[in-house]
Amino acid sequence: MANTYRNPVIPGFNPDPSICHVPGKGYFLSTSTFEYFPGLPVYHSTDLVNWKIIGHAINRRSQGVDMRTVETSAGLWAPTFRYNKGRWYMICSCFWRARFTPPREMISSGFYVWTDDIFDDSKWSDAVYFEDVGFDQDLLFDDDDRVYHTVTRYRFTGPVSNPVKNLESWITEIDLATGTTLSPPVLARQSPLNVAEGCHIIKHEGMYYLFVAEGGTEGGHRECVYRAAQPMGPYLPPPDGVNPLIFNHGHPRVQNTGHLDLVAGDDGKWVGVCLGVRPVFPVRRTTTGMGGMPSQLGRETFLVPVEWVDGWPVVNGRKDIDLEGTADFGVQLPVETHWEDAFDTETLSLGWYHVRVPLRTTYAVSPRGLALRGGPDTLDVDHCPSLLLRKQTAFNLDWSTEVDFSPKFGEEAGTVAWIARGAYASLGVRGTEHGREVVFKRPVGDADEFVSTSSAIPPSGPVTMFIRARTLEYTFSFVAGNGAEVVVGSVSSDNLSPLFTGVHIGVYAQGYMSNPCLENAYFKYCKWDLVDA
Ligand code: 6LW
Repeated sequence: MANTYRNPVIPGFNPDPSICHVPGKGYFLSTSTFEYFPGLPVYHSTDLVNWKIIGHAINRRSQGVDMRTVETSAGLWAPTFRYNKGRWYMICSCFWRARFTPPREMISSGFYVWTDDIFDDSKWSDAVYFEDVGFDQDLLFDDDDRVYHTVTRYRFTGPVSNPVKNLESWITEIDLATGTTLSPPVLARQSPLNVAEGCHIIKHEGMYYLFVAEGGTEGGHRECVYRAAQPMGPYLPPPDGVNPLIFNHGHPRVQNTGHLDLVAGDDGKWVGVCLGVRPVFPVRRTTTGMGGMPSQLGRETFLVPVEWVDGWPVVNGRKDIDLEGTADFGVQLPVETHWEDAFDTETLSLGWYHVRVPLRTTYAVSPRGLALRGGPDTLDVDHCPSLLLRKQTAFNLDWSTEVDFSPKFGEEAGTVAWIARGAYASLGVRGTEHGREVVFKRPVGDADEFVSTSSAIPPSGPVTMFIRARTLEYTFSFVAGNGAEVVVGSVSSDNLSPLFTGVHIGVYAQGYMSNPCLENAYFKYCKWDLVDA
């Protein structure tokens, strides 16, 4: 029976979704996490429309994926999630540098991790590295046990005097156990749009299908399919009218759709997941000047029905993807309008993220709530500040937290709406010469330009902090002691503009002049209520 369901099915910063299905166990999905840790979430669903996070494939430093100093918007890009013969594989690449900052070099690696027990995070293996570098890594496990690896990378084509920068995808056969390349690379796809990335090869009824995201992840993003009789191609185009499979160009509610992955379920029915953006602004400025996403929530995960007609896939009945879909999936639960963490669990609950991989654990769940110890890294360095973040999943929500902190001079702890160093707005309790103040800091204009204002507060006692996120702006306020609520200011969502990621909201603590705080900041709770959900 066809039901209607809300899209995105996984809201907030969740780009480049990849999906696998395990008979009797349901569907498993992962998305890119870039510089955030733990990395590569595992979402689980039995009905495709209700998803729950159950863990992360990259969850300890000893796995050998070094994200300690990755650039903003580098890190873990575009996983492929596969299940083969009782084992789950998470295939990904880690960028240390992705050309966003001078000297604009690209340094990446490709790897996979595996597990036989998806419900226990500690069972994910260490990384097995591929020889082939690049990004948007895919593995095809063929029926004869041979394994094919697809990867995207840059190449300059055309005359030397007038080179054209192409993002192309290449296939090799590899030895799975060691990641070693066994065959020369074969070009899988070069697009006249100069970008052919996010490839997945799927075998269906004896034929190999290459799914390719073309046109770049912005407004020209689309998904195309090609077919071959052999895993390494040649991949030939479909009859007219099949491509693009998805292209929401200029749609008022959902744009940038592409980066499709698809799978057959228990009932043999096919389903696809792709990224899409709910646009707020037609064009976004970014702190890196790279042309960012038109929404502060970044790229989200959308679900689409897939059918096969005359040997070719038809996605979403060839209709544009919208905020509501109709398909033969399960019944979707209503949106949870209230979320709260009272930090009364034994360990920190799932869904909190660090920036990069902390060298030391700077938090603990304590009887006074979340104990956060400010380290020497402030929010203004590309390293590992004491910062715990939640993905913002709706445009309009009221966030609050209560912080108890007795800072020494210059030390600070509070709440933050975060994109990156140089693009965040914070409200913190800071130590002064005579006591404490609340300082509000917001970005203006280009990267690393901020303005701050401060307000006097009593020398001790908890401070309740509020962020009211609305589609166009975020408003910050606080209540200290018996005082009234003080609204300190707001920041335009245009100034919290992601390049590849999306806004997180969270809590932080930071030392002063490269010294750590000697006292913890205590956060009694964090919570939000969606507004007009
Ligand atoms: C992803 C690639 C892309 O790896 O963005 O432009 C990258 N498209 O497919 C990061 O999400």
